[in-house]
Amino acid sequence: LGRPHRVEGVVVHGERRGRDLGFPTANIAPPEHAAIPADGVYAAWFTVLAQDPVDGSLPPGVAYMAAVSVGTNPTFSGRTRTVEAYVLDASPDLYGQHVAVDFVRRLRGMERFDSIDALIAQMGRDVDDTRTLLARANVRG
Ligand code: FMN
Repeated sequence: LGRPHRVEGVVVHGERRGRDLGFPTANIAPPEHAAIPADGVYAAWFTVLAQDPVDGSLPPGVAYMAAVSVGTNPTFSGRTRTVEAYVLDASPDLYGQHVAVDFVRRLRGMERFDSIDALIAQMGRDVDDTRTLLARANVRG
């Protein structure tokens, strides 16, 4: 594909585990027919699509770096497939917001970790990889 694949949706409440892990995520509910990339972790650009700014959210139309997880959260034996974005460099309240995720690069597959600490360590590396990748010139959303 010549440009990143975009998934849009409204941010809904997840299991609220992300906050305890140190990586709070925006859980995105895409429309029924949306084409979701294969399970895995991705570097992506994250944009709020609102017309007007919302207090505590992100400025509409500004692309933020995000590390995005697609999958069932096997470490927690989850069953529901979710699209979750950890937005870098901001800790916005995004509930109810209409957002877009532009998938730039797949970083790795979804894994079931033996410990929460191992998952947290890997998420830290995912964030570092996302920043390195997206900071390069010509990697736009
Ligand atoms: N969950 C897994 O079970 N395995 C993974 O490999 C995995 N990688 C992730 C990578 C990133 C960058 C992010 C943001 C999440 C990842 N997750 C992974 C999902 C976390 O398990 C999930 O964000 C956490 O359980 C919080 O869920 P909640 O938002 O429903 O509270």
